Amino acid sequence: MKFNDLDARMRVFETSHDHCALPGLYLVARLDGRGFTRLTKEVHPFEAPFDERMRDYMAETTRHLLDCGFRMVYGFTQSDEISLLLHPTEDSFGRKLRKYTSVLAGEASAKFSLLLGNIGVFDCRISQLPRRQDVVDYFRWRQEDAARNSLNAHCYWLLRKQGRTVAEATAQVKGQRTATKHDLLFAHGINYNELPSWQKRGLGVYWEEYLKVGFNPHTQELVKTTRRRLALNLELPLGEAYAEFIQNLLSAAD
Ligand SMILES: Nc1nc2c(ncn2[C@@H]2O[C@H](COP(=O)(O)OP(=O)(O)OP(=O)(O)O)[C@@H](O)[C@H]2O)c(=O)[nH]1
Ligand SMILES: [Mg+2]
Repeated sequence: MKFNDLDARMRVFETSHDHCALPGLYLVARLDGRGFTRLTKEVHPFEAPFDERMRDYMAETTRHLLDCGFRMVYGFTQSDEISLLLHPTEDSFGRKLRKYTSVLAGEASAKFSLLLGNIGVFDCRISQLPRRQDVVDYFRWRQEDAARNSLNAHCYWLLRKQGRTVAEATAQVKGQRTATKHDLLFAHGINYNELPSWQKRGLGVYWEEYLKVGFNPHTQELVKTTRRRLALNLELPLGEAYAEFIQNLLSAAD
């Protein structure tokens, strides 16, 4: 068989299920660390439940993803996951989803591994959201998930550090009311409300504009130019204020 015929025959198997996102849909990619329970407990014993090194590696990986060749509006990270809002007009690779998921998972895995000095792998999935409100709800959902996980993790690790087994600590935390969990922590000197915001609400990365003042040697004048840089927010707003914060990012991207 001639190469051109073989190429055409085989290419079909590779591409016939390619899916392209419709224009106008908002795309949010979520990356999640693969087997990070083992990675953070056995391979690299990090502080539990929260380690600042892990926070910084995730923040740096998120920054990298916002600046790796796609138009991105917002990145949010908590625990071992990262959510990315692509710019609504992003149209690279003809909006082929397999390209976005594979390239983003590759970029995240490579960056995180370099920071960690060991292999750390991420998977990636994409939500295709039809309305702005869905984007706002998506990010509120992940922030709410961060809050729940963080409360559970603090309770779980308190019990583990007191000598409970994995099964005992898991069983004790499961099904408890939120107020009971707060009380459990409080009784052992941890005021949940005073824990660092990034542990409870996650952290955000987005582009911000700033004014740069330079000197033009030809005209001998000061010149002001607008540049953009990535901002890291460790004190994200909560609830309705967070919804407004996401709305503002969407409006700025219009
Ligand atoms: N010790 C420690 N663990 C962390 C930290 N941040 C995230 N993790 C752990 O990362 C894991 C993330 O949970 P999952 O994504 O559900 O678990 P996973 O093992 O990655 O499983 P898959 O995602 O299904 O591959 C949990 O076990 C968290 O405790 C941290 O700062 N310190
Ligand atoms: Mg994971």
